[in-house]
Amino acid sequence: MSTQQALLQRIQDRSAVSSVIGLGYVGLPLAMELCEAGFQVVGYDVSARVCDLLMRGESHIQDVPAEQVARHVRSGKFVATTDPAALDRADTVSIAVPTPLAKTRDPDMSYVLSAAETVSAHAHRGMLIVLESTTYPGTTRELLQPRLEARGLAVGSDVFLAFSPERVDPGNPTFHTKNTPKVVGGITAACNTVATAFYQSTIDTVVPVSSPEAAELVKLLENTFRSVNIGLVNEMAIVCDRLGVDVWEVIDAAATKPFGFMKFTPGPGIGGHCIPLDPHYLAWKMRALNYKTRFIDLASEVNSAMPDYVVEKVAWALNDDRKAVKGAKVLILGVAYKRDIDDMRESPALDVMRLLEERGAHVQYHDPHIPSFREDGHEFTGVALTDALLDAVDVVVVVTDHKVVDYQRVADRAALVVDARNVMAKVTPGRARVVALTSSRPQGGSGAA
Ligand code: SAJ
Repeated sequence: MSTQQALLQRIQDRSAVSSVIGLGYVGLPLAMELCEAGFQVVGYDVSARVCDLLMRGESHIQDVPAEQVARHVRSGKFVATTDPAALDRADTVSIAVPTPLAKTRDPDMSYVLSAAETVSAHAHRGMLIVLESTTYPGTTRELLQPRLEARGLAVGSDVFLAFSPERVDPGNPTFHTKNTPKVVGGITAACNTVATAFYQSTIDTVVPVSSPEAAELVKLLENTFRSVNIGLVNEMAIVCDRLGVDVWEVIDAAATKPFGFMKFTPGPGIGGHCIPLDPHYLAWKMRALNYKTRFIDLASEVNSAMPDYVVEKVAWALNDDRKAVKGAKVLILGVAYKRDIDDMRESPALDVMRLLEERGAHVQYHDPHIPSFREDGHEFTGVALTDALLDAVDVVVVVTDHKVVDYQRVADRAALVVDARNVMAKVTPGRARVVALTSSRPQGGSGAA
């Protein structure tokens, strides 16, 4: 029996030991699904804190119930460890480590390189290695394959190597690891066969493609598509503002087209660990090939200028009340990078707050999901949303529109609201004068302080 056939057999009869490197919002859900599929799972993470809490049957990932972790730890199916030697007994390795951008906006591949070193040090014949971290096309072939071959392991016969992009959308009530189709691209046909069989054991739909580069590009296309379309509607918001048209009305009406249109909405910029970062991996790779990815660069330019645009709106709105930004009491409503989550990564609210403070405003924030956060070594603590606070501030800026906030109360109590999410259009006009991100239908009462 060939190495490939033996591994396929172990996957088929679940005698294979699966391992996941990186037990975060991608790796831990995958590890749990592998347990549910019947595999013995070794979770490897460099954080002893994470491994310890998992071994206590707790979960640090909102989409993974502690009960599920506890059940698989108790049964012995799942173990979390900081000891890379545990990989010696693994038949499959899925790498789900961060791929952030450096301050220079260049890819920070340090986590992937570290994982590649760890895997190659413990690789053996009959192992499947799959990289899941979002990265530039060529990473799997250029960074992982040579390290395995340096160990004398032939890729495609001794070991099997593929890329399979993660598609985890934290907090998504409908789509999770098991029911989100999984794209897989192997270095060789045998790699594809093994990687496809592995994921088919656990995930409902597997989509093989012809190479790791194709699989790497699939993820980058998905998220560049979002970045470009968000940039388009953000520019449309500025266009409508200049023309005195309500962009939200235009988008809602365009969205009635039953085909050939997909609704995106303008906002204060883009945050998160995917959309602001992933397209830059492709732009970086193409610069090295002397090609300028104009759509990616333009979308990034438009999206990253939106916090400035919001702050300009605030300045003009205060000016209309004969007030300066300098010394103004500003309340930011919602600082998470998108509604109804507690994640601050790359949040445009951080830019809006910084820009206002640079102009001398006194900035506070209220976010029911984020009582406090650290940024650049500073600790920020949110304030409670009280009538007294709404009466006292010069302007409320809606940056992230968490559903749980009472916007009618804001409309009734605040003097001035700058609304970057069009949430105030959904409540009855009250005391507040409302300035939308773009021109909007006349709203709001006197607004007099
Ligand atoms: N945003 C807008 N207008 C929009 C959509 C988003 O301004 O029309 C902003 C959001 O406020 C946020 C940023 O863009 O600041 C990113 O939003 P997102 O909806 O793309 O959410 P993410 O960053 O959580 O993206 C993830 C991605 N998932 C993966 O990479 C596996 C993305 O591919 C998903 O499509 C997205 O979730 C989703 O659909 O929820």
